[in-house]
Amino acid sequence: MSNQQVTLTQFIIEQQRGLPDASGTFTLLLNNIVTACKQISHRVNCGALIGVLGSAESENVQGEVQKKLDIITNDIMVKALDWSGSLGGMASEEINDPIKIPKQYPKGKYLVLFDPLDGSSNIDINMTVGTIFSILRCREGIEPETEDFLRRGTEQVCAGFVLYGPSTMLVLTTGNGVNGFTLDQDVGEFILTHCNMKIPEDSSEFAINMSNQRFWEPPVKRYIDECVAGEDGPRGKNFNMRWVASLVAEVYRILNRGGVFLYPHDLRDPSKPGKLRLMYEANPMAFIIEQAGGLCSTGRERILDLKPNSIHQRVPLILGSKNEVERIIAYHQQD
Ligand code: FBP
Repeated sequence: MSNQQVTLTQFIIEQQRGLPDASGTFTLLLNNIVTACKQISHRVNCGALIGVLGSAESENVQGEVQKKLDIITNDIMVKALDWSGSLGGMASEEINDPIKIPKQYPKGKYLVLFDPLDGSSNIDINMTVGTIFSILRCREGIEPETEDFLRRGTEQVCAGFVLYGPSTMLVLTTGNGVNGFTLDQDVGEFILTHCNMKIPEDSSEFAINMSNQRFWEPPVKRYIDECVAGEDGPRGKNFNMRWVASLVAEVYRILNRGGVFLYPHDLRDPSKPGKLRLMYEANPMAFIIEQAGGLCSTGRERILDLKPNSIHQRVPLILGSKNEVERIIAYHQQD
């Protein structure tokens, strides 16, 4: 590590210096989230060597068969955060109700919602997975109820995700742009490597699970058909397609080279307007995408303006390069 390199801790402390009411609690909270992700990075990296691959033969609140690592990473997050005195409570993709802070620990002024292992269908095939988190303020001294978590994405004070891929990376926003940090495994420090990430407004790359095509609404069918039609079609240019089945990897690609990601409204089951969850997948990614100059919508509404109605609420998710998302929204308005 050269002495020019800026560590995450230094970066956050310098950002906090500008805030009159900064008490260090936020820096402590973020530091504990990062410590948990370093532990997760190690587990994911060791994989079969430590017997953590495969299913856990149990289901989470979403009715999904849990991977062993879904449970292990959830426990790592909870244990790294519950003692710190910075949290009033937590919520996780893997746990039905809000997670209370044990009585022996002081409560704090923040709430954290997280997806401990995003893209878990990829874990056994050694593909990129990640951890996604969203931080909200909490009224101090209260025992937060579910209602206290159901806040619009516009109220987030911080959002981030960690990628466990060829390198382990953290992507973060506190509302002043988006920055990327790479984990120096030798030193164990996240180093600032991607400053002020910006998404190109135009793109020729889309990501969608094509196997769901028969369940899409007409506006999405029209958009994808036009992309696939290429330069002979109404768009007059060729498009490329990607699908990693890992939201963190899709968003990181879009932050680096643009593109549009769609997990749209699905006519299969009206009770499930989409697959992805608002509170710990769509909202944190929307905050990051918008801070990097992109857009994030259901096709009809801005994700960050949605009033949540449950911790595990699912929503249609369309995000990425501004001009492509605007076109998809326009197709919904014309429908
Ligand atoms: P979880 O793994 O946290 O449940 O996340 C859902 C997810 O894996 C996203 O990361 C990804 O974008 C999507 O589901 C993939 O869906 P599909 O299996 O339909 O391709």
